[in-house]
Amino acid sequence: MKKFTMRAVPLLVGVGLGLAATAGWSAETLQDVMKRRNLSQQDLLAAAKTYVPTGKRDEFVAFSSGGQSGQIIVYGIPSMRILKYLAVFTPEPWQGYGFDENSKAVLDQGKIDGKSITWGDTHHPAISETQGKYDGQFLFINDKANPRIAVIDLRDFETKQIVVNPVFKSEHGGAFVTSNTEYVIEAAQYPAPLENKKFYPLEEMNEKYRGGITYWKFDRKEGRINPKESFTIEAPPYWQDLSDAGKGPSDGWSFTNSFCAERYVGGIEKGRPPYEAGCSAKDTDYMHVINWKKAAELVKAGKAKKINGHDVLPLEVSAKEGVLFLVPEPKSPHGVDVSPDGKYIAVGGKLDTHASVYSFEKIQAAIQAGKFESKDPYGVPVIGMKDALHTQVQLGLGPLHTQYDSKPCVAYTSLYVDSQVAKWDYCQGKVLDKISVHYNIGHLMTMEGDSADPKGRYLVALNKLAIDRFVPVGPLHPQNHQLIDISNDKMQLLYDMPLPLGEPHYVVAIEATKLKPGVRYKVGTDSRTDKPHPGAVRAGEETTTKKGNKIEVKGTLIRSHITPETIEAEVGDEITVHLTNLERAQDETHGFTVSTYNVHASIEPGKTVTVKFKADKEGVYPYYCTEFCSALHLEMMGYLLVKPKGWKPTKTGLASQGYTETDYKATVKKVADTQVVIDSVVGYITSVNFKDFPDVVAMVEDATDQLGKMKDAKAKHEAAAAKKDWEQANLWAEQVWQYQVKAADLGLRAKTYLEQNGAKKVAK
Ligand code: CUK
Ligand code: CUA
Repeated sequence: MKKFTMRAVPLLVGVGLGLAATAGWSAETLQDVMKRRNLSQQDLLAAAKTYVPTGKRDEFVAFSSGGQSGQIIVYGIPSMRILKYLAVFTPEPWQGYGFDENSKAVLDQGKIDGKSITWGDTHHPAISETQGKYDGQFLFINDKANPRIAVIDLRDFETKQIVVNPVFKSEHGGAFVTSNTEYVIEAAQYPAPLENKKFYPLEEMNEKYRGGITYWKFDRKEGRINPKESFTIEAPPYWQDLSDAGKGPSDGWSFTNSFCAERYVGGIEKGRPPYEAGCSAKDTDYMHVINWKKAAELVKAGKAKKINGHDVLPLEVSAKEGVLFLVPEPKSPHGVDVSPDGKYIAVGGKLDTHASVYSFEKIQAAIQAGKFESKDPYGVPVIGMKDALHTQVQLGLGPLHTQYDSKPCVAYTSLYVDSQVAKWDYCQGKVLDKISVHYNIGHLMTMEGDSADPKGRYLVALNKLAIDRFVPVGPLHPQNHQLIDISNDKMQLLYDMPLPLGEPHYVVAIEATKLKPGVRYKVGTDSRTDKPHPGAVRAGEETTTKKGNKIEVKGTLIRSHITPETIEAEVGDEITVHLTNLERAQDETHGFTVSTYNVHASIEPGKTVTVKFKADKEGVYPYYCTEFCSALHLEMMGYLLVKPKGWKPTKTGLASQGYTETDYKATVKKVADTQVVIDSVVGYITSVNFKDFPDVVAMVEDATDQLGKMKDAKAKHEAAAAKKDWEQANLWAEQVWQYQVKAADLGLRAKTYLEQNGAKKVAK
């Protein structure tokens, strides 16, 4: 076996050294380790609660906003091990995102006024829901800076779509989904004229500036937002903030906070008190209570006006038709979080010490009775705070966001100023427990804790400051996500995780078993459109064509060669390369790049990807596979030859290798020896129920594919040998061996898998 895996020899040496080095510690007891590392019983308990042994998996998968990185960070809970970064608004080279044509097409959807925007300020990820419960199918996230929403398909964890908000200049209260993901909610933040590129002076804030809440229609079958069926509710120029959708009894409604209901305009440079003073002067702001179902009907009935080609329901219509209501909220509210049963809405006021719990039933009763305390300056009915409140609970300084437990009536609220998490009972209105975090918490998150079916167990505190928690790495500190055990009455801090990217605002976590991602694509798929890629070809169908100055390559990738291995061009040619990964085996990804042309693609099994560039400089440019995919990965390369115009060859024929008959015979013997081992592996695989294991079936398919190619290479080496062309004979015999090596590698992987997964003998 050793002779098939070339990495086996150094590996065995490495293992030997490892054993020798650790032998001295092997007698150490748990007590010894605790003493040596200065660990307490409490530390050990925390470690036992978070440690996920090698080979085991996490219970929950978290999707964290990557903040200004414009990405999403995926990690496991409770281990807090980072699993992946998802490229969303920002180019990401490993995944080829922004470096191949297919993903560029997605990034290009996010252009605003024709300009590429290659970053995003992501705040709130949201998992698609069915009846208010996470269904694990799709993920959405917003870009606060450049008002946009992205759609990620959780079948392959790839960004499929970016939509640009047609009427906002900034946003914040997205992405939040309605109970059955009918709509993805995106609320504005800083008011501005809704018309695009229209100027009004700040003096006209009250008249011409507007906020709004956009409802993006999600087409689950297509897995895309349908902008044509999406609409916006025009809102007063209060600064809309967070949103949440109703569920259960409140399904059909949504809630959006606002602050700076003062509609203050700053101007510190002109001697005016700054925004921070003018925007928090009054004691209350407004929660927007919206009947989105009714709004959708009114839009359908033609009550919307078109702004920038998009349906906007005018403020007068919403006010008159019972779509929009306002409820006062204490001082600079931030989070608005609907309880799992859909009956309550918890709001934290940044400058208030209370969490305010509003009752949906009371709000409805007031609306039914037409009981309003006033109208705002835009004619929107205002429900009295007392008529809507269920209770207010004094939690501490700077309450922000609330999440729910699996236990009834139990909620957790972040206290920004106190740097604490408060556990409290929102039915009875009392505090149950508090724990300090490090430091200044923004959002917090419990497992599926914003859904109709929270799972309890763990809480993650998303702290704004890390200060002294980690080894210093310069003035820009890592972010700190702290894991807290909430399965008992007292909360227990378990773990600090440095997050080396962005300022993550919010994170959502789903039971790992609810996610069912694929491991390969149907051969020839464009993963960004989920459709067959027009440049896809199968083995043996590869082509290179030239029309005018346009060269189009339809190539393939399979261990360990790229077809074609030479691309010949003239200076100025435009080159398009489509590459299909023919592998079926799990995790056999190939990458592709061409020296100095700033292209890169990640081509997972079955995928087809296009890269495009202009060969604008004469020279020799190697291209190669960028993933270490096999023992002969480094040989997985080719040359792009860019010739000057009118170039004529002066030399023909490649240099000889000088192989002899002896070399050929030795290779043929090597091939025969290898076949014996392959036969034994095949014997084992076919003696068990391998067909019951789809992963093994894929590996066997790939191996059979490799072995199938042997026939042609064998015929070639025998024909060359008959002509005593030992050079060609030996090289083609070596190619037979290459196919064998790859087949054997797959066979051994399949055998190991079967042995580890309890394959059973079958009768022949
Ligand atoms: S926000 Cu950052 S701490 Cu954008 Cu949800 Cu509250
Ligand atoms: Cu394919 Cu390396």
